[in-house]
Amino acid sequence: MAVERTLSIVKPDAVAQNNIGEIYRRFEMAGLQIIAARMTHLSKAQAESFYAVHRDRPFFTALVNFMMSGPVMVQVLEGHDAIRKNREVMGATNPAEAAAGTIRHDLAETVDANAAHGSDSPETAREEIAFFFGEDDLHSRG
Ligand code: IDP
Repeated sequence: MAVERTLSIVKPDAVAQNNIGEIYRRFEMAGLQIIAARMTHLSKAQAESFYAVHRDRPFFTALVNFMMSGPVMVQVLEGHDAIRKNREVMGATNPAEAAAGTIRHDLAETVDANAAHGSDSPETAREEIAFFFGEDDLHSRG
C-alpha cells in the first residue's frame, strides 16, 4: 500500500474537552505521522465550503454551526494506507456504532459532535489538504 496523506480535523467538541493530545497519540500509535498542524476557528463561509458536499443534507446547518462553534485542530497525517488507517482509528461516523477503542467510541457521544474528521478518498484528501495547507507547510520525514 502506498504512502498517502490525509486531512484530519480534531473537531470543536474534542478540543473543548482537552482531547487534542489523546487523539494525536492515537494517530502516532497507529503509525501515522503528523506532517502539518494548525489551530484555527472556522468562519461560517469556511465551514460551509469545507462541507459543501453535504449542503443538501438535513443535518448541514447543524454541522456548519457545530464546526464554527469553537477552535479546531487541522492536521495532515502521512503514512502507509493513511486514509483508511485514519478512518479506522476514528471509527464509524455515529459514535453509537463505532468499535470500542476508536476515537469516536471512546471520546464522543453523538453523531453531531463526533470528535474527528478524516478524508474519505485520495481525491478528497488532496482537496481538503489544499483547503488548509500549502505545499511548503507539509514536513514529510520519509
Ligand atoms: P464522516 O465524517 O464519518 O466522513 P460524513 O458522512 O462525511 O461522515 O458526514 C460528515 C459529518 O456530518 C459527520 O462526521 C457528522 O458529524 C455529520 N453527520 C453525518 N451524518 C449525520 C446525521 O445523520 N446527523 C447529524 N450529523 C451527521
